[in-house]
Amino acid sequence: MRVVLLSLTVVFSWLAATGQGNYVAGGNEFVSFGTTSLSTAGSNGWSTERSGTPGYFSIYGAGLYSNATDAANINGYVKYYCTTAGQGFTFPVGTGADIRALTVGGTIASGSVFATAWIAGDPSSVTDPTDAALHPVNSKGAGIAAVSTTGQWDWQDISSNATGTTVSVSIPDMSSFAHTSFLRLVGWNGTQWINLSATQGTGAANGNGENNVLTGTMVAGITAIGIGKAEAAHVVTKVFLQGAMSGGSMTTTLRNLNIIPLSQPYSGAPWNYAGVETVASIPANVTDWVLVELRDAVTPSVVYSTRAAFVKNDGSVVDMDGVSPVSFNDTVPSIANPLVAGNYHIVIKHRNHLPVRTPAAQFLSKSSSLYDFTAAQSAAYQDGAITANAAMKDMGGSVYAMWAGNVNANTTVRYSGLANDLTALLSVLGGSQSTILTNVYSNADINMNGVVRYSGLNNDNTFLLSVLGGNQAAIFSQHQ
Ligand SMILES: [Ca+2]
Ligand SMILES: [Ca+2]
Ligand SMILES: [Ca+2]
Ligand SMILES: [Ca+2]
Repeated sequence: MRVVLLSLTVVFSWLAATGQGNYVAGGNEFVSFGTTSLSTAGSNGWSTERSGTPGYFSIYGAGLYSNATDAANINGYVKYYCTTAGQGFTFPVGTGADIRALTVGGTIASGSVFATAWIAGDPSSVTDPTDAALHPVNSKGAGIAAVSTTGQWDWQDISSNATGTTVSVSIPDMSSFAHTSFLRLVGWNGTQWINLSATQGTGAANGNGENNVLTGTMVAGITAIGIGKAEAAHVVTKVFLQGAMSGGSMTTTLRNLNIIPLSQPYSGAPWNYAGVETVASIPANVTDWVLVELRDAVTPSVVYSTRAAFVKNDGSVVDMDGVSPVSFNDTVPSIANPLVAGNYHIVIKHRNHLPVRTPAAQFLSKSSSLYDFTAAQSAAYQDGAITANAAMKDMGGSVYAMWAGNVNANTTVRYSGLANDLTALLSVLGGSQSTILTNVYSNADINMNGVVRYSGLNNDNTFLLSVLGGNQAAIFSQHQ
């Protein structure tokens, strides 16, 4: 390669003499040591050969380009010679009409030589010139759900020491591609697009709009940089509700009576869940609606996101189609806070049962394994400060269920005293012990048979007392 070291004055005079505008032909390189204003290009703009042997506008040491804009950027390749460790640099690359700047920095090593160009178009069908290869967007590494077809940055680690260098790119409008928290910088490693951003966390991008910044850390062997989307967290779990238990599974009486609401029932206090989950009909074998919360892996009192879901008679908790894992993807219409794959605590709530949560955070991705609350008491977090009750009801036969009887949806099940559930049951009946409400979807229907009654056959009062082992003074508390 012919390297031409010239001052800018000489470059400009040469350019003028050639009559080609600010263009660097293939195999050529123009190196600047100072500040170059891109606003001085005139009508011909700034461009280089874009082939397997490109031309380069190059900066050595502390030089830089100023006044880069959508109208003034380098349509082609820019190279940077780093002469001082930690000396960052912004490559003002783009199409000539749209800047897609790339910045290196962080632990960048002295002696690093990097070059890049913005290559608009689908990497699956637009060749990376210096790789002379396509980089199909459906070849994705761990944790990456999708790669944008908007374009890529050809990345040349000429000095082979880019590992650890921070790379930030100015992205096109990605609002229809991914939620901000899902954006990931990805690099082509010769085989697939791998994640370069932090695996956990949501801070890779500061937005998903035009010229927001997406950041990652370079690894060895990357020959192109793209815009990726992280996998979402999905929940695959099983819980049982004590009030609906019948043998080793749950009843579907409420569904059979056609009284389960078609929209999620947790919009009111104390849940105040604003999700818009709605179905045209209740899927087969559904027992009731539940709420699924994902919480911080270290501080489980911190709730990140909530979904309404169905629990079926075999305990499986499913999304609106009655089959799929509960998705926290940004494509879910009802979701306020989509969540990328990662480690979370799972909490399951039900409108008249005590909630349960995981004792340890679980890794949740698009291929989460089953977390089964029904198979062991230890599957639910046990609060050692609560001695009156374990976190779940032992149904016998190694089957465990969420405690029933929480008519007033607070944190305890109790038959007497402050804020007790028997009073709440009577309140639903207008204070009348002889009133019977039939075909109702009510939190006072403790045994989930579609009937609310205080006395007589299969009444909810007796069921409440049985939950407490017949002890009218017992107070059972949620373990959270
Ligand atoms: Ca632009
Ligand atoms: Ca390349
Ligand atoms: Ca209660
Ligand atoms: Ca009942």
